[in-house]
Amino acid sequence: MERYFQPEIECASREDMIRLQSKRLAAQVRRVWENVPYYRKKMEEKGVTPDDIHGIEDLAKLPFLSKADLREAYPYGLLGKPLKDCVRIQSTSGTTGKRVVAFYTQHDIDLWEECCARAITAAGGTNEDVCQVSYGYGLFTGGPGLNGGSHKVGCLTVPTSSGNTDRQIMFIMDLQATILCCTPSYAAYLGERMKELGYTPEDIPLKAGIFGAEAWSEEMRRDIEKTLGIKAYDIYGLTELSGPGVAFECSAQQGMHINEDHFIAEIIDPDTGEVLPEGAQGELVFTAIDKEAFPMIRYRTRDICTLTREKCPCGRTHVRMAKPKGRSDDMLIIRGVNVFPSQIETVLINNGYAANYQIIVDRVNNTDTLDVQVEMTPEMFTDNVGEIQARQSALVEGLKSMLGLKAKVTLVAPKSIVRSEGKAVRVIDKRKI
Ligand code: DLL
Repeated sequence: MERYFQPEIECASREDMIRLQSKRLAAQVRRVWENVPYYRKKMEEKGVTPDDIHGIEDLAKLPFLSKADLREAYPYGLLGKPLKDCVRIQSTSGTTGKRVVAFYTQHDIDLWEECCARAITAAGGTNEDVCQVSYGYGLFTGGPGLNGGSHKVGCLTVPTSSGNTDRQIMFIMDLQATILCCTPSYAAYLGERMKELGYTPEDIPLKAGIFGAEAWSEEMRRDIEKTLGIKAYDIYGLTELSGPGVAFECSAQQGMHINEDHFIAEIIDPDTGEVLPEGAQGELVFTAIDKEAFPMIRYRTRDICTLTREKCPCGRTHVRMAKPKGRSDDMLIIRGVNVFPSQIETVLINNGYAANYQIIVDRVNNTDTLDVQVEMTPEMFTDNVGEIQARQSALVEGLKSMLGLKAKVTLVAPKSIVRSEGKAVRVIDKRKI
């Protein structure tokens, strides 16, 4: 049995990591200055040159990059290498505005797959595992990233891509898959369907799941773990930085280790841009220090979370990020109150519901309305109006104490909310502001 574990990097001392990051950062900034006129202009506007950047202590001198910059420089304006050296693009599944198109050299692909291989290893994967990759393949990074990682670990890779749920289940059972990679909402759906088909957690050969690409709550994790009889690991990443594997969970399941030899993380105040101290909640910003084709420097992710350097029982020393609460763009402002869909999810699951829900926001007579439509589970399904009303009131109370806001709750029949094979669509905002 072989494990793809790199203790010299993943368990490096803080001093060694700072030295490595500093060296890579200084070289990266110089390369970008020389090759990316768009970012060079930003640096000039801020009055900073590569000579000012000696190490990570100088990071905050550099200008931020945002999604707006990506849009402005689309498609080739942020390339750090000539096209002849680029071998791939991937693109986001975003539905609004211009798509993000990210570029990769072969070096970038190797680096990305290495990150995914670390994630699979941290979830217990070895070359003896059968790893089913049910993230979408194609422009989305989920499938290609974990596919590459699975190869590096030496797993038998089953590239089912997303969709065709009964075929997914057939492969899991027939090939005795031990690791499943997909979005948490799709994992929940697979679990639901397997239960319907009569499989118990003991029948299911899976032992671990690597789930990410969308916000999901601890409660949802426990639910999936129970139905599939597995340990569920979180994985984080974004197209702009390569894809999945920027950070991943280890067996401690207490936050995701950021691959610090490739990415420097900062938390900033999203309003002022000021760097916040360790432990503070804010917007996550990443600098890719050795990516070539798409060298993002101080890229604002809009994801809201916290970082910790507390010692991790797994022995890895890389900084950990908490589960992102969702993107700052996902945050709803309802009657002046900030609401993250993940908070609503927590209340639902704590009250015995599965994560099948939709949040409908509207504005009636100049007042925001919040309607949470929740599916009853088959066990709780009833036509007894009194019982349904009591259930609804309990959820209204639970949401009120979590959000400080009165929501309307509508319980709907099992299976009436559409299931997702990729990222779930949780929010429908009908307000025209
Ligand atoms: O979702 C990459 C990915 C694929 C990650 C497979 C994990 C697994 P994008 O489509 O560019 O890339 O979307 C990136 O998704 O900024 C977060 O808002 C969100 N996101 C990704 N992973 C998580 C996670 C892929 N584990 C955006 N928890 C990011 C919460 C996540 N949100």
